[in-house]
Amino acid sequence: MPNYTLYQFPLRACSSVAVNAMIEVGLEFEDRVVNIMTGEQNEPAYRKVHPFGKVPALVVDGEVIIENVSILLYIDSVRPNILFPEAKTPLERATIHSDLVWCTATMHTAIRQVRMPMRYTGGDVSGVQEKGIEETTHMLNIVEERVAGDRWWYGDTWSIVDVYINWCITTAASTDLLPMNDYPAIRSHIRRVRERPSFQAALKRQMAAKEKAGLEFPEAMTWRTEFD
Ligand SMILES: N[C@@H](CCC(=O)N[C@@H](CS)C(=O)NCC(=O)O)C(=O)O
Repeated sequence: MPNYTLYQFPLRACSSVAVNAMIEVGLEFEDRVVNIMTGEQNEPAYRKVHPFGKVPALVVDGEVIIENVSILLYIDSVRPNILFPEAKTPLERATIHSDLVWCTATMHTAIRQVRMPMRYTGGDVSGVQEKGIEETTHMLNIVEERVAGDRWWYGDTWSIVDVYINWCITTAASTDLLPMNDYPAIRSHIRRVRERPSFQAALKRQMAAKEKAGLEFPEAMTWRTEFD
């Protein structure tokens, strides 16, 4: 088995999806915390790993994979048919890829506008945040309908797409700017995603990584992770 090192910011960043995926399929890896609160992602040492200064990055025997989606697809090619339902046709495979790209390119971007509007403007953040809320609300409505009746994103089968969506939604909801009470199916989905043993193990592992790195989250990073 190759040697894996996963660069991540525990508990609060989208790298938690990659942590969950590695644990779900049973790949051993070393944790490396990058403190994105203090700007470590922009230091030359980390820019050598990830030229754009983001987490996650997965190093495989010295070779780097960046971008969450590429990391998840890599994990799926090493341990197939665990993170996603088996794709039996090129079209089914394309649908899974498109769902993943939707999470990273559309959902993550919109929730970033809600949570970190200052990253999009040097001026008044309210317009950016308003647009982010509008876009996120549209996505919440889509997800609410899709997971109603205790469905997973792919029906009867859990997938890492559920975890990715859960991360996006809990991140956006942590601002208290979204009326989460209006989304009972999503609240139930969040609970179901969190119950999975790999999610719990990923949580524990990230808590340990946070402690070992001596990270303290500021007040603004105290999240509501439960909605009932
Ligand atoms: N498209 C990238 C986005 C990664 C990303 O934005 N990561 C955030 C944490 S959720 C980060 O590293 N932020 C640090 C920064 O932007 O300075 C991916 O999916 O891997």
